[in-house]
Amino acid sequence: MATKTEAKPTGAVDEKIRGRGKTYEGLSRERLIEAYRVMYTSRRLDDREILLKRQQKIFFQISGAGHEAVGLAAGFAMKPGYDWFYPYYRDRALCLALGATPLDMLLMAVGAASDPQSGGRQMPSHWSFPKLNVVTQSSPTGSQILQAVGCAEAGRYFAAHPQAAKKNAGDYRQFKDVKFHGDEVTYVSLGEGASSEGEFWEAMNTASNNKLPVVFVIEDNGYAISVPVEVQTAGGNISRLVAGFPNFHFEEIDGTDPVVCYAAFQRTLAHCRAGEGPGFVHAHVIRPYSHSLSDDEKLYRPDAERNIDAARDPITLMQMFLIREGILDENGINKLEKQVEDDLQVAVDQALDAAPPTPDTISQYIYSPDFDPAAAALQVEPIAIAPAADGKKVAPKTMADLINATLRDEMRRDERIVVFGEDVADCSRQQYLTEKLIKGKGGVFKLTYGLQNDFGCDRVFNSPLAEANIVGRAVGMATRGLKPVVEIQFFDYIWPAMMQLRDELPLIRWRSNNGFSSPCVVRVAIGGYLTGGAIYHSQCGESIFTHTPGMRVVFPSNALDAAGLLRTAIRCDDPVLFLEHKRLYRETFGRAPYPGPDYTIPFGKAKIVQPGTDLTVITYGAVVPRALQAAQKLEREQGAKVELIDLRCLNPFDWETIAASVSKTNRALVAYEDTLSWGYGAEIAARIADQLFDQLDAPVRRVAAKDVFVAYQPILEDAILPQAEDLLRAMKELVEY
Ligand SMILES: Cc1ncc(C[n+]2csc(CCOP(=O)(O)OP(=O)(O)O)c2C)c(N)n1
Repeated sequence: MATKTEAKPTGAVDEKIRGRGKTYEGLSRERLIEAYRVMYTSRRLDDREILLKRQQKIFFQISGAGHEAVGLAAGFAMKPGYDWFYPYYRDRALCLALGATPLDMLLMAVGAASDPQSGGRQMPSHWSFPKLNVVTQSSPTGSQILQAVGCAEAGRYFAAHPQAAKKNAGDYRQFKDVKFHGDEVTYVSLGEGASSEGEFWEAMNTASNNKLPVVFVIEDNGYAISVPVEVQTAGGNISRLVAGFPNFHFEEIDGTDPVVCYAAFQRTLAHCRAGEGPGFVHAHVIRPYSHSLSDDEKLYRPDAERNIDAARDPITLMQMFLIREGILDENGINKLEKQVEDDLQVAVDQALDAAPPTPDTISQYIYSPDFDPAAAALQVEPIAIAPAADGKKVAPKTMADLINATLRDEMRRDERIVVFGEDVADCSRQQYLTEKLIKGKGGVFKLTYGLQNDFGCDRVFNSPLAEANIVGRAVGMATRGLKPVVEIQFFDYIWPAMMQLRDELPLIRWRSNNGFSSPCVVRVAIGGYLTGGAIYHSQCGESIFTHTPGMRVVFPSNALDAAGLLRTAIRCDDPVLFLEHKRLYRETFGRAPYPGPDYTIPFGKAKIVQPGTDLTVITYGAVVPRALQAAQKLEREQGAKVELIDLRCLNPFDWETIAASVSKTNRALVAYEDTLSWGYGAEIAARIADQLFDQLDAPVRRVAAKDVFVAYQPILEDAILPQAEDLLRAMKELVEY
């Protein structure tokens, strides 16, 4: 235990007084007693929970044992409610030091309705304390790291754009309080095991490159469940591997010594607060208990090794330090510990008496309770377009044009919007633009063209080629109140971001019981019919996301719908996956004049493309023009009239319109571009069969892609994707049934 003296009393001073004034890396003796109280409380809370689990009064336990000193030190060095925190599950002592109480934690363990972290939705130790700026944590071990980077970026953005923090009635800003401080720092911690994950490296890269005020804390206890560090980390030491990242302040320390840790945090925070860049604190700690109560470490760690760890137990070391320094004697320690035990007993009793959540609350906060994106008020008429000066009609615009125009108008209206992704900027080397040496790119499909030029490179910028980086940072930014509108270049490459898209973005609100939310928009170019797009530029797969509660999914088929739905997506308070069909970007079908800067369309309202009486066809995206072509041919050839429904929005979707139509036509065909089996239309078909069975005069049919990926050679592509002839054939079969 470090004993460096900072105050230097003169020799004449009485020994007792000298002792009283002595500080330890800035920690007074009183503060060190408080430090021990927090560390001891943390350990005993783990022990109480372990007992409660054995008594089957709680359902899960994971301990912070052995990590108390480093957590305590970070909590003492940083400012709750001012700095931001993305803590690992072993950060019990950190949270206690920041101001969370043992009762808070026990309410998590019993899964009480009043559990402040999640209202009984998450396992204990998945910390979330909105007032302290401790942001809701999840179980995937590395998914917090990129979010912390986004959080730090948001703080920097608001400091540069303070006006953007203002509230605004009528959109998500009304419900999102923004707070920021120019010198705030974001804390994120992880185990050495989680440092093997790609998202860790993506986060280090961006924090370093952008000189972000993030402190990365590696709590290295040498094991990830049963896998030792030398298997995780090349050479066995993460500090050696990251040493080449520029702009960092690095510390590698004994994480069992709170004084050493506190000093390391002070140096690191000074670097971060001064805007010099991120910090990296590699703390060597111990894991005196098994990984969790489901693990028995004796199966893979011999006693000799465990005994070496035990000799470094931070609780014992701290007791010895307090006695050695004359800060507390044995009696004082006993008194403090007794007080902790008594207080814990009160908290345990209270937690065991706490009411559990009621089952009728399970659907609360999947989506925003404040802003309904399906509200009728969002149905707005397009503005009337005056003819051009020469009296000619203004040429209608493509879907690509209107998406670009909508982004531009929304960015003008809302300074919280930032746009980033791969290649979305006009030009990362801003001086080329400024000197007008180049025209600028603005996306591989040019959907974001000109936005950097208009709004600057802190609002429109390129990301690294790393999809998790894009979505993870967006989640962190949106949590703070920014509105990231990010782009995934091709749906086929969305998968590296899947952890963020499935386990994080749509879950932030629900899992924190409305403590946090991250309403951002993820625009994705999707779909085939490209003549040469092949396997990796043609995929659909929307059902994977409509299968994810908390995620709104939109899929427009024409320019006007794209403009209206994108605006609703940006203004709404939920995460939205906005799917843009590449083949429709510049299609002649569905062009329209710009409908104006306030044109919105409510989510979950289908469009009847053409009314009919003989068959209902339910579809969306690029199948809409193909189905229309087939329906027109059917009418010409057989006189049968198809009612063609374009869903436009897949979650929520418009069941009322489907039900009314099928009840009228008594026949239903569901058509979609994705592969047939388990595709989005399978759910629609099942619901029709289930709820409209009595209305049906024919089986519910589906037309979709063959169950194979899209091939390169156009003859194969045509055979794989649903064509107008396939639709016509199915329509004929159904009307003749
Ligand atoms: C992405 C992911 N993979 C696997 C798991 C299961 N898991 C939970 S904790 C853990 C080990 C984590 O080790 P480390 O990061 O070193 O932290 P420690 O538990 O040692 O503190 C594993 C594999 C998980 N939660 N998330």
